[in-house]
Amino acid sequence: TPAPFPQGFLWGASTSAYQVEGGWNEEGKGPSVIDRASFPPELSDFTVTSDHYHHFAGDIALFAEMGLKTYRFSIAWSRLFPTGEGELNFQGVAFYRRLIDEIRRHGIEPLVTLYHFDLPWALQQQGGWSNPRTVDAFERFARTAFELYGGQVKYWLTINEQNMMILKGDVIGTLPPGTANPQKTLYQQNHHMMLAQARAMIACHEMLPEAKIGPAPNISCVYPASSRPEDVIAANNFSSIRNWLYLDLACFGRYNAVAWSFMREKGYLPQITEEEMALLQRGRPDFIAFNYYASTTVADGQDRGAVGQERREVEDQQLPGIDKSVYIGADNPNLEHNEFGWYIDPVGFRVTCREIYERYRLPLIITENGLGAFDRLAQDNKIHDDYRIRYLSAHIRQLQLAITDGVELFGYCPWSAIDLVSTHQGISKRYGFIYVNRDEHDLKDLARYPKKSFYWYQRVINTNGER
Ligand code: BGP
Repeated sequence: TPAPFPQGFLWGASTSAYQVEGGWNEEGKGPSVIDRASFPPELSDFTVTSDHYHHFAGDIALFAEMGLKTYRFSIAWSRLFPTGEGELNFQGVAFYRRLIDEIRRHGIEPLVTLYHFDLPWALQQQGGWSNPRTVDAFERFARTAFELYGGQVKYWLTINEQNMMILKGDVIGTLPPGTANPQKTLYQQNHHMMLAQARAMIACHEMLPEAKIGPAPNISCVYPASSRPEDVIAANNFSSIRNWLYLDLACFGRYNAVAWSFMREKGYLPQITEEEMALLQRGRPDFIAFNYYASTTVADGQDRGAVGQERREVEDQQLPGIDKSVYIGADNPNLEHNEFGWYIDPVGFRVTCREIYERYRLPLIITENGLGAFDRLAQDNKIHDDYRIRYLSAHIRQLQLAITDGVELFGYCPWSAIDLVSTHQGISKRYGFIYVNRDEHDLKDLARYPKKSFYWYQRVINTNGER
């Protein structure tokens, strides 16, 4: 029989600043890399998004009605520091003060991501994460946030999906277009981000002894396409390069051996010093947060068809940074996928919880999990998102089994609390419990409509996990 969810379990939901706030240039906010990126013209940009910047009080009231125990959001670095360093913008400071006050007033625990893809543009112009100066700027930003909001915020996340920023550097990262030797550049950026993260964790422990801080990578469950040992090695390579490299650096302060030899063979090794490795040893997280959407299946890239039939190679957003010499994407006939080709795999979620916990022995919190879909406002002004309820329900069940397995899990925050603009697929790819009435280009009235999943999740929270 499954163990109950622990008392005080943090049922939550997530957003990120650039995807939900809008107000992209208001009250002194500086531009970020997102504001300077170009997107396909048929999709929404990030200027208004869900206009949470002006609707936050009503939105937080809805989150409270849903029963959220925690709300995960991010601070837009360039709202506090318009150029990423230099002068502090007091209007930006005041915005997050109002937001956090509102969250607290409703008895919700804030869970704050310091950096969610939106590097200040001014830093990017000086080389972004390729420039070690960005590491100093990040530490200062983190220290400022701890000082300003540390009295009210206990849980902090350093960097959202650093692994995806490296693996998809040209899409969501800070790799300038046309960079020579992009992979080597990205692994150097990765190293700098790791140093920035370590410095933020050290600062947090120093300044806020009661607070807790951790990384928030995207972790996928990885399967070999067959029981052929070559495919198992390919899956192993992929896990090390996609998942463990990042958590091993954060938790153990060392480079994962398989990922390291991959980088060495390819000529991607970053420049590192002994002092930096000592710093990585010192900066340790209190917990691990991770985002999980789907599992991935990979095969050996070298001998396709060795089993007698030509393998269908799969293009999958969860399979970034494909290096065909070490792995290729493969179909998993045992799983269904969503409208965007992501394999839906609740059992893989349990596997992932076990793997992370066994490897690092730190408490876990899920900071993203959810189903992107083309929701429609029906005639009755309701959103019948039963498909989302099915997805979330199946994942919560596996989470409960992971807890029963002995995994220390203290919270679950689906993506997303409210509809927002997808990383690169517009507003029409929706994840929220609350519908925002707008289209890609027509902002309509931006009215909020709780979806069917809102009322379903309300009950899950109320009953501490009944579905
Ligand atoms: C994660 C990001 C989120 C969010 C989510 C859904 O990678 O942390 O910011 O966007 O994925 O992805 P998408 O919007 O591409 O569907």
